[in-house]
Amino acid sequence: MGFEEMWAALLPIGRDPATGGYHRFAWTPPELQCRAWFLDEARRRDLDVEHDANGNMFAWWLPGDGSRDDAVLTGSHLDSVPGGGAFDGPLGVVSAFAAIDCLRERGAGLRRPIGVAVFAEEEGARFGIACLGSRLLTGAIAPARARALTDGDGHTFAEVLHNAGLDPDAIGPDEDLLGRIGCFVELHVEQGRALREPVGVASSIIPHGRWRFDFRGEGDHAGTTALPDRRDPMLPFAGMVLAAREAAERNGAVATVGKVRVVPGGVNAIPSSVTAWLDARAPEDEAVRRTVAEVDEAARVAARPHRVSVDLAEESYTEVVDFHRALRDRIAATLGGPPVLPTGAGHDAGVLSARVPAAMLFVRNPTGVSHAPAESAEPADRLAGVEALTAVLDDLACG
Ligand code: HGY
Ligand code: MN
Ligand code: MN
Repeated sequence: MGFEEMWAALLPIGRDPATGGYHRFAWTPPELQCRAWFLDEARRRDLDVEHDANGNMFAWWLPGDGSRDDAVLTGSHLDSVPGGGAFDGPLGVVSAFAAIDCLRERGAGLRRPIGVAVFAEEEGARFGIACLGSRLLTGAIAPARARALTDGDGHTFAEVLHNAGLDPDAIGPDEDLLGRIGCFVELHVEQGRALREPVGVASSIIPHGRWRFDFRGEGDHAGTTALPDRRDPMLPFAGMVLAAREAAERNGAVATVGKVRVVPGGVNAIPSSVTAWLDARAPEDEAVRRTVAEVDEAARVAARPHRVSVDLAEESYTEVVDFHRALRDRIAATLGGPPVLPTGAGHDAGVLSARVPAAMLFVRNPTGVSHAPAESAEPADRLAGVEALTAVLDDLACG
């Protein structure tokens, strides 16, 4: 199956016909369908499939001597944010299979294994921690903490892994697998408007993190509770959202509150609690920290007159990632000097870069929109991405 056929096969899975957005949350039916698609494509190419203990999948093209060492790994993820676009993740996986097909059609002589990875729960849309699969693989999150993570229905990651046939007690860093990876090159749709050419190379990922705010007040009747008697957590929550925007502007950061949970969530009930998540990012670590601290302070000031408590928890934080310079330069040379640009989006390549040389290729996104249905990449640019990835894999693993 060529690129467009693979793309067409994936396209309808988990897509909301009303909005065009995707709902492919880790180990839910649409994502399981995507996993099945991946295994089919791997089998179709006689690739050697490996499942690690963390729910990540790998399909290996091994050289004639069967060596598994010093592999060139590519691939990405198949899960999505709620209402996400079609390209974030899948473009990297489909392009990886298409690049292997190109190399085989050219009769390329494989010197090192080439692997196609699908990392689990990259968006953190179900269990709240982005890049959960690659963080577990690299030891960036404690297995006990991961096991206890819960989804919106209260299912723990451990339960979900068990139901998927995995052993929750086996999750964690995999030194054997990491030891076999010589480098990781992830192709990804660009999430922004900076790339003016079909393909670019990533220089860095800016610092970013997620914080949970818990506002606790007192549930009561919307109609019979006088204003002075209320302890309404919705009010300091509202203050916090507005403060996030102001703090971001002050600190040259970006801050987003995209997810909020109101309990009990009745039209005619004053909430007893409001939980909201802050996503904050900035070119410098200090600016992120300052932004979050200012939002926290503003939330507490806003809560006081309403006798509402505020608890803040850092759920994940990723320091700046400067991709491996020699690998990045070698890829840029292979591609004839493409644009090199930073990104404000987190990626498995960023997590892997703590343990193996990692790099990223970006494919132009004419809308610049991501994490929304308008995310896009033109057919010609998708093919340019495959050609670029093919050239990079050829240089790194063949000849
Ligand atoms: O949130 C991010 O930056 C990435 O898309 N997971
Ligand atoms: Mn994403
Ligand atoms: Mn992604």
